[in-house]
Order: sequence, then C-alpha cells, then structure tokens
Amino acid sequence: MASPFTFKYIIVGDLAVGKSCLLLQFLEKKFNPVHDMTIGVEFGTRTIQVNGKDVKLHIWDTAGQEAFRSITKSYYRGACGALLVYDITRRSTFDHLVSWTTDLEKYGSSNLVIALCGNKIDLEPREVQREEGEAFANEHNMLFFETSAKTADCVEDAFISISRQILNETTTDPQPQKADNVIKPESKKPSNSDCSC
Ligand SMILES: Nc1nc2c(ncn2[C@@H]2O[C@H](COP(=O)(O)OP(=O)(O)O)[C@@H](O)[C@H]2O)c(=O)[nH]1
Ligand SMILES: [Mg+2]
Repeated sequence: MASPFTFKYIIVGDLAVGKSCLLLQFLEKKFNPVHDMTIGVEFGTRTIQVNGKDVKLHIWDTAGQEAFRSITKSYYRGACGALLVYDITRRSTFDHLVSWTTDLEKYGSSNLVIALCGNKIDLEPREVQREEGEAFANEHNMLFFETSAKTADCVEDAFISISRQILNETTTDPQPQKADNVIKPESKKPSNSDCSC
C-alpha cells in the first residue's frame, strides 16, 4: 500500500473557544463539558480518506499557551493546515481574529490552508452572525465553517476540507480551483519555508 500523505495541522484562537473540544470530537467523538487546559490532548493523529487517498493528520493543540499569548514559532513550523477558532457567543473572540491572522501570516508557511471555525453553534445567544464570519473568511482566503464541538456539527467537514484543499492545491491536475478557497499568491510570503506537503 502506498504510504499516506502526512499533514501537520494546528489549532489556534482565544482561550476557551473550544479548540481542545473540537480536537477531542474529531479524534474520539467525545465532548468534554469542562474547560480544563490540562485535559486537552496536546497532540493527536487520525488517518482520513480524501479523494481516495489516505491522509495521516498530525494535529497539535495549544496546550494552554494561548492564555498568555505565548504560542511559540515552533508550534506553527511545518503546518500545512490550521483551524482558526472563535466562539459565536463571544464577540471578543471574533474581534481577536485579526491578531491571530497576523500570527498565522507571520509564522505559518506560505501555503498554509486555514479553516475559520465559528464554534458553539448549539449555544444561545449568538453575538457573531454567520455572515460576519463568512465575510472575514472570504477577505482572508480561508475556508469557513460554523461548528459545534458538542453536537459534532460540521466538525468532520472542517478538518477534512483542509486536507482536500491542500491536495487540490498540490495536484498537477489542471482543474480550476475555487477562488474563494485558495490562498492567493499575493498574500503569500516569498518562500515556501517549512511546509513539507
Ligand atoms: N455548548 C458548547 N460548549 C463548548 C463547545 N466547544 C467547547 N465548549 C465548552 O467551552 C469550554 C472551553 O472549551 P475548550 O475546548 O477547553 O477551549 P480551548 O481553550 O479553546 O481549548 C469548555 O467548557 C467546553 O465544554 C461547543 O461547541 N458547544
Ligand atoms: Mg485547550
């Protein structure tokens, strides 16, 4: 059997937006109702099938570093995919996306595929409308999902679509790519420094 593609993913966003829960839901189909930074999986793997290919995901969680805005450069190094998460019931987490995006541009590889996730859609009241999330994602050439780590809504989609996008971008198949999903060349850094995919 051909060896699978291996992609490194990272998950970023403000504290308590549900990053660790999204990872737990994706890896183990479980929900953890308690916010405990020590319970979060720091690293997990799962193999998925995309376009008939095996793709092994190595997914990194922040291990609580985001509480101090002290996420190190090494966390971003080599990542080809990122989930950027905010909480649709807390406006401030959406407002901070600009600063997370700056970090992703600064430390992430030039061809990083980012999925913006508005999480906790099972909760009320909503402080960020779906259209606002979509607009931010379009402006920054990101994929967009509204998710619930509790009910598992769109969680699989968010993780798997990143790999689909990476494979589409690296394929030699001359199929046209969807413009709203692709990181445009002008927004990229000049060198493809660390991404191995
Ligand atoms: N209702 C609901 N609660 C969530 C969801 N995702 C996370 N939570 C809760 O939000 C809190 C923070 O989640 P956590 O994954 O630890 O956040 P992190 O700091 O971003 O890793 C916990 O109490 C979770 O149970 C969700 O989709 N829906
Ligand atoms: Mg966490």
